[in-house]
Amino acid sequence: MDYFLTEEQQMIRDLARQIAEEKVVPARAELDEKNEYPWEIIKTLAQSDMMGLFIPEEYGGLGKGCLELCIAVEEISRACVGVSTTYAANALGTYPILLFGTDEQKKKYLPDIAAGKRLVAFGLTEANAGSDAGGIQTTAKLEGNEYVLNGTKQWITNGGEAEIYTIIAITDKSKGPRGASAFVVEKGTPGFTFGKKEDKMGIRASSTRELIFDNCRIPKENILGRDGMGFIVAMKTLDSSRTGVGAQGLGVAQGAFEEAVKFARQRHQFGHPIISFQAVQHMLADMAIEIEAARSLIYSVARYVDSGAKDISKPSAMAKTFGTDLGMKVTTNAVQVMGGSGYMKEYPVEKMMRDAKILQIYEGTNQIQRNVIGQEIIKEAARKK
Ligand code: COS
Repeated sequence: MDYFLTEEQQMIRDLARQIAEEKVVPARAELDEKNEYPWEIIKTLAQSDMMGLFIPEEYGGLGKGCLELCIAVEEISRACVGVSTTYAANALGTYPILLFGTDEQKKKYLPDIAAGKRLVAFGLTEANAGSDAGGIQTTAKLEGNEYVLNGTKQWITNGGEAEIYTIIAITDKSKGPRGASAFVVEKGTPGFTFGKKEDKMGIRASSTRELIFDNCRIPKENILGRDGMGFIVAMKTLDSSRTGVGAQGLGVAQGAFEEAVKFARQRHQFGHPIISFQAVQHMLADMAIEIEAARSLIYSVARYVDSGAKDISKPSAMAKTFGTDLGMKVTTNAVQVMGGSGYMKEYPVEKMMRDAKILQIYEGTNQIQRNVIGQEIIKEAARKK
């Protein structure tokens, strides 16, 4: 299939593929086993200008959009979703600054982020506020020229490794979600520490930590957008990033499919390579059909996002749901095609299957995505009436 990528987009794909094959594939099993953060790979991505892909040129980035980011994320995910999670979460954490930061805030933070000198993390989730993002309890109280933060964020990707944190906290409890605000908090600020590092089923190359705020004082100027806009900042950020999560599902599906094809050609049973059996061919055919369907949807949604369209909640939720459900399905079926070998750590598909699971969960479970899509369907139907 030809997706009519520009020459520049093809170059980005080729570069991301080269880094994935030369740096990520040889390292992924060890990073997974040791639960180790992929600093060497991040350095390579930074040297190749890939960390600033989506950041405007005036702030030191390459000035590309959602499609280019999806292409890069897809290629890295084809090799390792743990690594692509660290990469994509950096974009997730940066969106609040990109979408709501003042020019001054952008000048202060974006050049270092674009250069890969400082990583970013997004802090919304808490122990009692996962799907119910409006239920956060971390507070930010204005005292003179400072906000004082108290509370704990949970399961934060890039936690501990990132230098810059975009945090959603409650500034006015009485207003519910409308009483939340967004802030930049820098690592090293007194009162800001990290809790335990999680031991996860998959994406073990990424770090997932608690962020603990104990009377953490930050300058008043660190607010992103206006006081009370925090829930909107969070939702717009997630709207912008979810297509990329779909691309992670697409990438891991592509990687697992290629492994299954390679194995099915080599493995012989009943005197024939197993790829000669229709039962196996049909499984591979279904994978191929759905991978192209996902790529078509994800690239179309990314192009729609890049067009500047405002109503991206529904399409980005669709891209996330379709791409990540596919990632789980294809990795599971790749293990099935490879049978006992697929289940062993000697082959990469068992890790791909473990990694794929989180994609249906993070940045809004796929059940929440269906709620978002359902709500939009209701609104559209009401408008037509
Ligand atoms: N863009 C802009 N505004 C939005 C929005 C969006 N995508 N989604 C909701 N809002 C606004 C609503 O319009 C509403 O504003 P008003 O109070 O002015 O009417 C406000 O935000 C609250 O919206 P709603 O009542 O729909 O919120 P709910 O508490 O019902 O929750 C969901 C909405 C479930 C969609 C939200 O909580 C969610 O996305 N949860 C998943 C969170 C998530 O992705 N977590 C992963 C953490 S980051 S890795």
